[in-house]
Amino acid sequence: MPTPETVEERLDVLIVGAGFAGLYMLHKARALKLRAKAVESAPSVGGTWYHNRYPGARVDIQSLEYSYSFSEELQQAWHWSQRYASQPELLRYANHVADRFRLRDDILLNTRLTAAGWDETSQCWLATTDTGWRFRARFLVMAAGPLSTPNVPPFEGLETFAGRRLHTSDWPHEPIDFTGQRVGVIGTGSSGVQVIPELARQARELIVFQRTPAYVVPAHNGPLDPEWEARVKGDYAGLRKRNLQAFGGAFSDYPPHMVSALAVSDEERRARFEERWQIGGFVFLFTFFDVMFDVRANALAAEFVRSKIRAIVRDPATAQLLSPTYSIGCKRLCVDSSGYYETFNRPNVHLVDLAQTPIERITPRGVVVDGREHALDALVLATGFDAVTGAPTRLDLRGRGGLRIQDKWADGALNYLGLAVAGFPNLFNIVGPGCPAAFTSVIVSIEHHVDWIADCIAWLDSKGLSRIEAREDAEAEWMAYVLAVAQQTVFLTCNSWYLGANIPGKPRVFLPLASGLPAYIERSAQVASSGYPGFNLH
Ligand code: NA7
Repeated sequence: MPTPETVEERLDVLIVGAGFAGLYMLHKARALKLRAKAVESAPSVGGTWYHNRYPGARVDIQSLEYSYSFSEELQQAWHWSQRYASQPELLRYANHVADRFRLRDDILLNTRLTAAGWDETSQCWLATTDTGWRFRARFLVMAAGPLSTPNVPPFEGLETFAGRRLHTSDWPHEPIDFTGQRVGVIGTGSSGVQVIPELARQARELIVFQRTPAYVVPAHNGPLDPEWEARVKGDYAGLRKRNLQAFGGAFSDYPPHMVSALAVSDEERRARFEERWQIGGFVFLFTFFDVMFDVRANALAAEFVRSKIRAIVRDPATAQLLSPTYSIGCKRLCVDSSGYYETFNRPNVHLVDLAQTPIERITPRGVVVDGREHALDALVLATGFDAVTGAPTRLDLRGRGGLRIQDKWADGALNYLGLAVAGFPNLFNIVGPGCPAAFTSVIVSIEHHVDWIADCIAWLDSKGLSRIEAREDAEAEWMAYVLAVAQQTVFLTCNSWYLGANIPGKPRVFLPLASGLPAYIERSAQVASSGYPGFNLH
C-alpha cells in the first residue's frame, strides 16, 4: 500500500470534492476508463448535505427534480419520503450513490487539497493534500461547491462570546438541546429561514437579528404523493427532457403564464399569484413571464407576498419589518417548510432590525445593537457563504507561469462558459462563475457540466491533444455576456451573494448566468460541436 509523501500518484483526472458534482464526475471519468480520484476534506461524501446539518435543513427544489438523472435504475430505485427532502435524507442519497456505483475506492476522505499548480514540462497539474498525498494529473476538476466556504462576518468581539457559537454550514453532529436557552440568530437568508422556526420551538427566547428581510414562499412540503411519484417514474426520462427545456432545469410542469403581470386585471393577477402560492416554491417567481425581467411586474409579485406577511404576522410593526422592499427573487427566494412568518407570532421570538443600526459588537454575554446588549446563551450565524469563488480562492491554485487564482480574479471572477479560466489549462470548474447553476436545480446543472467536461476530455484524447485552455478574449466576452443578460433582469437591483455583495471587499461581479438553462446548453453544445472555439488547443 503506497503511503502519503512517498508516492506521486499519476492520474488522468483529479477531482476536488465528493459532493454531488464530485461523485458524478468520478463515475463519468471511470466510464471513460480514465484514472480518476476525488479528494474530500470531510469525513464523508455529500458536500453541502454533509455540512449543512442544522435543524430544519432541507432542499428548496422538489426532490423528484433535485436528483440525478444519469441512471434510470437509480432514479427508479430511490424513493424520497417527502416532496422536499431533508438534509439527512439527502445525505443518505449521496451515500447510496457512492455505494451503488462503487465510488468509494477512489475517494480520499479527510483529505483537503491544499495546493495545485500547472506544470508546463509535463503538461499536468501537480497537486498536494494536507495529508501529504501528491498527484500528477492531466486534468483538475474543481467540484468543491459554489456554497461551501462559510461567511463569518468580522463582528468586533466575536471571539469573546462566552456562550456557544455555531454556523449553520458547520453544524455539530451531536444534537444540541436549546431548551431553556436564550438563542440569537444572525441572518435571514435560506438557512436562517429554515433554522429559525426550529429553534423557536426549543429555545426559551429566540432573538432574530435581521439586516434584510427575505421573501419567503411556502413549500407545502409533506409526504411524497405516491400517485405523483408513480406518474413521474412511469416516464422519468420524459420529465427530465422537459426540465432541460425549462429555464430552471426543473418546474416544467408549471410554465409561466405568457402574459404580462401588467396586462391582466387586479382580480386575475391576484388569482394567478394565489394559484402559484398554493403550489409553493420557486414557481411563484414564474407566475407571469415578466416577473423577473420587468421591475413593475416584479413589484406586483412582491406586493402580493407582503400582503401575505401582513395577513400572517399579527403585530403590524413586526410585519412591517419582515416585509422586503427590494425586487422579489433578486436575492434567492426562500422556500419555507416550517412556518417562518408564523414563528414571529410566538411570544418567545423577537425581531431586531439591523437595517438602520448594524451589530455594534459582540461581547462575552451577547450581541450589542444600538447601545443595547441582547444577552444570549447561544449565537447562531446564518450568514451564508463566500459564494462561487470562495473554494478556489482558498486554495493555493496556480496556473501557467505561476499565476495565482487570487491575482487572476483580483478585480472580479473571470471565466469562459462557466467552466474554464484563461491561464489555467486543463482546469474545469463545475458550477463556476458565469454558469446558470444558481438559477437551476443544481444537480441538473452539475450533470450537464460533467457530461460536457467528459465529452471534451474524450474529444481531446481522440484528437491526440493534451491541453485545452480558455482564451482571454473569449473569457472577457463571456463575462460581458453574463452581465448583459443580467441587465435585462431585476438581479442587479439589490445586494446579493450572486453579486458578491455579501462579502466585505469582494469585487462586485454578477456571477451566475441568468439566460436560463436551455440557452446555456445550446451555447455550450455549439462550442463543443464546432471544435471548441474560444479555447487554445495543443
Ligand atoms: P445568504 O442567503 O447569503 O443569507 C445570509 C444572511 O446573513 C442574510 O440575511 C444576510 O443579510 C445576513 N448577513 C450577512 N452578513 C451580515 C452581517 N454582517 N450583519 C448582519 N447580517 C448579515 O446565506 P444562506 O446560508 O441563508 O443561503 C445561501 C444559499 O444556500 C441560498 O441562497 C440557497 O441557494 C442555499 P443581507 O441579506 O446580506 O443583508
